[in-house]
Amino acid sequence: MKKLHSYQLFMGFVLFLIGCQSGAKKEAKDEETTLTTEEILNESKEDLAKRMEWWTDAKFGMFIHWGPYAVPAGEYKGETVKGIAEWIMHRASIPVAEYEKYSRQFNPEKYDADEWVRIAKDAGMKYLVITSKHHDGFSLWDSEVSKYDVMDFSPIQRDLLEELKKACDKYDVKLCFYHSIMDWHHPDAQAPHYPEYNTKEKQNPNFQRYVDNYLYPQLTELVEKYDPHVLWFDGEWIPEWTHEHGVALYTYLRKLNPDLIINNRVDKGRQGMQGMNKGDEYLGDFGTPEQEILEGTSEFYWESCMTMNDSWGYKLKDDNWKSDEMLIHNLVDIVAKGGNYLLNVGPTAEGLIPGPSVERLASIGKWMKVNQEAIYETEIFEGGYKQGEDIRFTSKDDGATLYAISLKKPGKKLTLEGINPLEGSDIQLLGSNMKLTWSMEGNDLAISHPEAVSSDLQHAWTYKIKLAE
Ligand code: FHN
Repeated sequence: MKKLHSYQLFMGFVLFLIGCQSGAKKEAKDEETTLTTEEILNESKEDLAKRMEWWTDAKFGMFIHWGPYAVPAGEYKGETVKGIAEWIMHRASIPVAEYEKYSRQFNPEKYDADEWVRIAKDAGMKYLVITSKHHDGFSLWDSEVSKYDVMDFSPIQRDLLEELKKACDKYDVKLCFYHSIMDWHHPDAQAPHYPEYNTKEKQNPNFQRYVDNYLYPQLTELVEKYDPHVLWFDGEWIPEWTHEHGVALYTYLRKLNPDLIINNRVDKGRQGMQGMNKGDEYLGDFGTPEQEILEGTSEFYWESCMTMNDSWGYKLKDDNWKSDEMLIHNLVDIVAKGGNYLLNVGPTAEGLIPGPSVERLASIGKWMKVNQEAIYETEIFEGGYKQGEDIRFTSKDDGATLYAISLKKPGKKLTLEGINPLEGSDIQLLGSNMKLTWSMEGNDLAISHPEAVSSDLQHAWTYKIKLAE
């Protein structure tokens, strides 16, 4: 062991004292902020609402599915593998050792976190959820717990999540992490999880060792190193993962960071793709409808996650892109029903968000620049979230301000049933200086346009109305 000189010994002692002090401070801080299990499991509606406030105000986020699966991009042995590209390891029954070749090739040299976050922000997205680890088990950050990560396994040798955190902090976009409970790479976790195997005998006997020695330590380093605002769990459907696991993990994480928001896939309550919990004994701060939108409103928090084409991970031959208009209509419909919209991009192995995604996000951003006040920080309209199939309502100022959003281009007259504006108030079409006139026809509001609505306004048209008390 190297001989230390007296100066170095003195500095070492000073640093030791500082370390003890900060450790004591950390202890003290922990005592002040750590919640008890009782407090966590019996959180009041008011405290939950306070914790969820930024999230419910935000309405719109970016989902990012990215990892070694972007290398094959849905292609294997000259064939296009059916289904979502991030499942290629399972769908094509690729053995771990062979799949690792993709991880060895994962080298996104064109990755520019600043550009990604700017694209999200310009689209009007207030938060982004990136796959820290998907089912394939590959970690997108420099994990002390694993060698199967960007620093120790792939040629990129960059902490991709650290770079994203810096960009999110710069643009005030909230960084959030997706994390898969199911892990096809870790030897203690990757039991065969599918119907043909779904029997007690086939479950991995060492799954708890994976939970204790890998899953928890990785989640702890994610929370402590990157301070994510949301942990978005997935892969909870495997038989090894139990309700008891979900409760323990939820409480552990909330003790680590009391402000953390955690989705309902941490536990076992989710009812399939419909995404909401089947009972209130199951934990999770919000429901997670997937590729679908709730039929109506819900008393629980919820967020619809959707792809822009048909795959979460980048898929070379998937050109089935939803139109910008459909994506905007989804956003309007979801927000009117009181939900959040988590819209996915699947970046390429080079680190680029696909062009069709960038184009759609730019179009959504153009619409949001005009109409964002009808989206952010709005509430469900007490008079009902819609009229027919083509009009949605959102509300603000404790119901005093109504936004009527028409999903069809209005003609000379727009009739809103049962809407009673404040006498003498003006009604405004957002993005237009047109002087609208209005009158009551029985209980219905008739809004007249002196001229045709400008073609500059596209996809959905928002009327801002001051309501009578
Ligand atoms: O299996 C995953 C899938 O790859 C993707 O991550 C979606 C996104 O929510 N979740 C699971 C399917 O329900």
